[in-house]
Amino acid sequence: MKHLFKLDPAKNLPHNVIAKLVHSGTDGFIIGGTDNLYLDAVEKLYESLVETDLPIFLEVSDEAMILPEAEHFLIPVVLNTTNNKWTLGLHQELIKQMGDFIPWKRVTSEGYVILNKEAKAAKLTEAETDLTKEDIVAYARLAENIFHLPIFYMEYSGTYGDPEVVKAASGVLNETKLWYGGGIRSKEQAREMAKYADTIIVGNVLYEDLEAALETAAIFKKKTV
Ligand code: 1GP
Repeated sequence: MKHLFKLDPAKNLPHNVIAKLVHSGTDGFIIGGTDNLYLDAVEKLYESLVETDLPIFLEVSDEAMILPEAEHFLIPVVLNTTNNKWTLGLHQELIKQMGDFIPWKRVTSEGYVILNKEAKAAKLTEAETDLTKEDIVAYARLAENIFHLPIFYMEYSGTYGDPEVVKAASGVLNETKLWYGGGIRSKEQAREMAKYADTIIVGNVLYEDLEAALETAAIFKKKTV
């Protein structure tokens, strides 16, 4: 999986746009956002994607958005915060309520390092974004070797990150997959980050410049003979 689009349930996408995204060359979709996460909007978005065979991941950042029939759930675990509500607190509360009913085989956790201090998610989670390359590499090692997280997610949402830092993090990961998201607005940027990240995630640009968003996926399109 090289490319995923992240769709915000709080924003509407017309049917013809969804169809273009489905056929763009992307490998799948993440449904996720930071605010105004309501189940009816999540459900509507999820249903609008049913025509695709591509995987659809529901990234649960609020219990209000849990759609039980979703195929895959992604659970963010924020590593660079001292407010442990975002690392394990909310998780424990939810498991306490619903533990008997959680389809664990459909659940994947993501070790997040949130790196754009202006992003809503950084403010909400009180992320410590003032990090050096060495700090981030250490988080990558921690994700893989201490917590055995399947995904290490470098989240620069809203701004383009430093490819050298992504390269350094990728250099210390063997088992854990490196996901990169943030500020990808062109195929050149997509290609650059995809050199180091296992998967790149493209969000905002699809609401601002659809053609540019489609190009970020088109470079990964498999040729059919
Ligand atoms: C957001 O990582 C994604 O969670 C993608 O970021 O919206 O900046 O593309 P952008």
